[in-house]
Amino acid sequence: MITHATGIPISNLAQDGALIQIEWQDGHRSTFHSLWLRDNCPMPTSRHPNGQRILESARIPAGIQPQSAALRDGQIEIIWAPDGHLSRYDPVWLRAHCPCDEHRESRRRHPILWSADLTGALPEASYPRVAGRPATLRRWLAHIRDYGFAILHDVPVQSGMVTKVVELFGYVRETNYGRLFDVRAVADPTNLAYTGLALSNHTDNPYRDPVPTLQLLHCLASSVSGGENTLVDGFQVAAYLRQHHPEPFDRLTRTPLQFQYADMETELAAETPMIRLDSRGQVSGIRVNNRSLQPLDLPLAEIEPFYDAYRTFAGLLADPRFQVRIRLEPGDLICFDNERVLHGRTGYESSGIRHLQGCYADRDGLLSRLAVLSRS
Ligand code: NM2
Ligand code: OGA
Ligand code: ZN
Repeated sequence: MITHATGIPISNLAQDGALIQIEWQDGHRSTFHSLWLRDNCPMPTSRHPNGQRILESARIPAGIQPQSAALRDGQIEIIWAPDGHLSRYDPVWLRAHCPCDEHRESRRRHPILWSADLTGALPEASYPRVAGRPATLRRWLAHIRDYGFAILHDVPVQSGMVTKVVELFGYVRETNYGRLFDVRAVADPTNLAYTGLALSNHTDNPYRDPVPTLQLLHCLASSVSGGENTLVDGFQVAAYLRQHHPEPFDRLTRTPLQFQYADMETELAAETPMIRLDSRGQVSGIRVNNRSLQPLDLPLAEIEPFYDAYRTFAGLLADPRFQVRIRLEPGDLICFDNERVLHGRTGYESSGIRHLQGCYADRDGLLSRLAVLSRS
């Protein structure tokens, strides 16, 4: 969010019915509505000192207008009709909440979309520094927010470190796989992750609602040939699909799919499209996991167009020009946004040892920690 830490002086203040117009000394004009201003009154009868609103917004009378609006001691003072309530606003705060299109757009979060060429400049850091220096932790967390993933090197090669890393910024999301899980080839695997098979780029646990929003994988051993990881920016690929293949894109945003996982103790199921849009129509989440996609429950006429769309999307997700390839060595850890960045691995032989430990966590907790670390 853009906040204007240094105040921009006001050169003119005017009222036009329910609208308050401010002209700033840099020439920008902001227009605020009386309903919005009354609702955001910062005075103690409207807001608790903890920042939470006491005023009931829905009880503000329709048609509310200022009785007077003036600049006094560098603050904007409004007396409201008819009750005479006094509101005082800090111009710095008002400027930071300017409702013009440009300022509203600048307050949105903008992910940095990436492709294969990120390989030379991967977002990475070293564990001892991230654990010891708040400013380094803040940078590492900001990488995960902006790129959807970041790498950590020099993590002690010890069991359980993956949850210690989560504890630097939030809480472990425990699941049916445990607080943490071991990814290695075992006899009678309950999940393809626990084999040496290649895994095409996917997101984890699409059969859960809510889905775990962060995943971490920590490498404890990798003496095998193969078993390299791939990462793909699902938002980048979805943007490409939207631009070049609008019909398949649209279909993947509105076709409900069933995902499921079952073993002896568990039976999880969720319904979701592969590409989720938010209330602004922006791509906000990807769920792709071929292993756990259930038989399509669609009218006959939708079967062929769905497979056409899926083939196109999956083809792009597997395309090397979108992929970053990483060989994790013992002590390396990757943390990624499980609703944005897809991960995969090449197959490996059972002759050596490959052992990753993984766990899940929540993105909102990470963003909270980052916001607190970013307070000036
Ligand atoms: N593991 C690694 O979501 C999935 O089913 C992928 C998850 C087993 C926890 C694998
Ligand atoms: C997983 C997974 C990748 C790997 O555990 O979810 O995708 O590198 N593992 O083994
Ligand atoms: Zn996975």
